[in-house]
Amino acid sequence: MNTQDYISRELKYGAHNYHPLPVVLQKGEGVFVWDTDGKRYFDFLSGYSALSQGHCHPKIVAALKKQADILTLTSRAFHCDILGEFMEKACKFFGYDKLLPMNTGAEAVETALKLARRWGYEVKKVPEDKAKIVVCADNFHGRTITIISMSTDPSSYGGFGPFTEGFIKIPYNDSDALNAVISDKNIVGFLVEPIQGEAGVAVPDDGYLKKCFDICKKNNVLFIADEVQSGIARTGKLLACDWEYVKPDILILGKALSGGVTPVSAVFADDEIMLTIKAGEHGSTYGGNPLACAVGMVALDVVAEEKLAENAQKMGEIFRAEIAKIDSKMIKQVRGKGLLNAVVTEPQSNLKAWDICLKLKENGLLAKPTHDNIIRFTPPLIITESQIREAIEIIKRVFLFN
Ligand code: IF1
Repeated sequence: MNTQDYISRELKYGAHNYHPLPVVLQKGEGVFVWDTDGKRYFDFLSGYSALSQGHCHPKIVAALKKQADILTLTSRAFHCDILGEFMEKACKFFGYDKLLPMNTGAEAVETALKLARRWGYEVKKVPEDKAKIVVCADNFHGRTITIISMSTDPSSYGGFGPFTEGFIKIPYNDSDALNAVISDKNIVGFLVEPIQGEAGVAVPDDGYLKKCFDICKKNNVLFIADEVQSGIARTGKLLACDWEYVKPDILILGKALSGGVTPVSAVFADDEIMLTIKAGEHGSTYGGNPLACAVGMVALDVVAEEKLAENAQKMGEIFRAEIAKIDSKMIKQVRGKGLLNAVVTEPQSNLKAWDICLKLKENGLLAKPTHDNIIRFTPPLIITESQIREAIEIIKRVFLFN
């Protein structure tokens, strides 16, 4: 089978809900992936930040294999020996009383919304069915009906109504806008991405998160951070909120919590919030399964042992400095934090972000466009200095010779 055969088969039998770059991957190791012709690429998407620890990290894969031979699923109808161990480790790692394990990021976001509403009714004493949650324009929190009800992007919500009620949408990076709505006593939470990924790596002004956090505190509103993409060392700190010494009341993690091996997500909160959900009121068949626990623990070990936050910080500085030096009319801006970066291209340039990504692919680097003129560059956090310099050379070549 050649590349086109693989692609045609996917198109024939799979829903057409994606438009991938025309590359068929077969193998991954560290920062690299290989296609079916054996060609090697730098992976600068890293499974949308899930592969922060790199492809097939030997320690994580070993933990998966070991647990796979012992016990893979109990469901939460029974206890299992490894669940408490994972929970204790993750709670201590991120500094919360408790966590609620789920699988995907979207499920964790849904869980956080339910927790905030429940806390609103039980603790804040909001009248029944009146709870509101403030969200930001251009957010991306996942694909469920409730989550797309929060979206301002027609390609996410268009044609999928009717939508879930109870959301107030305000502009991102605008704490005054939060201040303007917050006096509504039925508001229970403010949900925010510390850096907006899908919006094109939109980095808010310094102090934005802290200002919003303070507004929430003053008004008895929960500050809920969606760190599914920005969390777990991606931006050069364990959490992107750490940049402003903000500790979210509810923290949402996913993706890199498993190093890209199996879906693992979790919501963290202290007892006052977490204990408002009682037995039988929320859950998931696979949430907190033994395989996920085994993988999750080692995924966090790797983050600490390999100092991924420090490395992301250092490599990110090099990346942005070097890209900023490229003298190309096609580049408008490079922005980001740690290894969550994007290059904004000039809208008038004859190559769209998609075309540039095709050229990058030809030259051995995989990255994904968002919108017409933004390319995200989010390599695994294990990338070394020589590797990132080699990757930068590829990017330079594409921008200078096209
Ligand atoms: C897709 C983007 C990334 C997320 C945040 C929750 C979720 C995501 C901040 C849901 C998921 C993914 C999903 C992927 C595209 C992607 C993405 F480009 F859309 F924005 F990563 F940058 N919160 N993001 O970024 O997590 O349920 O997928 O596990 O195609 O939907 P999930």
